[in-house]
Amino acid sequence: MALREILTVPNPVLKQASKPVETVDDELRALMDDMLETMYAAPGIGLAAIQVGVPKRVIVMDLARPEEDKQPRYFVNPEILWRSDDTAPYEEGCLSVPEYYDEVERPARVKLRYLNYQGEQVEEDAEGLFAVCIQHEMDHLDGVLFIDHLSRLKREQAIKKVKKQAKAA
Ligand code: K1U
Ligand code: ZN
Repeated sequence: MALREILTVPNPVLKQASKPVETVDDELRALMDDMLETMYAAPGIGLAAIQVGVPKRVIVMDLARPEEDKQPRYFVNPEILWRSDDTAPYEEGCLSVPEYYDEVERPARVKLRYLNYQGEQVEEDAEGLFAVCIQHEMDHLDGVLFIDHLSRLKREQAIKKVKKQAKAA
């Protein structure tokens, strides 16, 4: 397993739409293993492949609390089959927009279909942080960042802040 570099705004690669995966094979599992290690090291609770520069529709996630055992999860070619009409706000963050947090309103519950680490098809309902995180990560697969849900002023402030941090590093 290897740590990969996480791309940050305004890298144009993050605006790219990712392509569906054709086969869940050992090469894809190696990518997912690297992504999970990179996400834990960051640290974060989710990561989309495009954030490490790979335009494939792949997401890893672990929503376990620090005192709990790890609960790694893998989503290949995820689709949202249903969204609730009711929405919920959440103060989101993003490893590609480091140290910037803001509130985003999204459907409170979604029904998902995806392929797991073994390539098996799974259908699952998501709510709470799971629903927030999967929608945030699925936005990445379409080249959308959580700051794209904010006003233009806030988005520009966030990008300016990240650029300033990168210059200082
Ligand atoms: O960059 C990403 O997409 C990952 C992002 C996921 C996310 C967080 C919050 C709401 C929606 C999606 C993060 O993991 S940001 C870091 C973070 O939330 C966190 C870091 C350490 C401990 C707990 C949370
Ligand atoms: Zn993100």
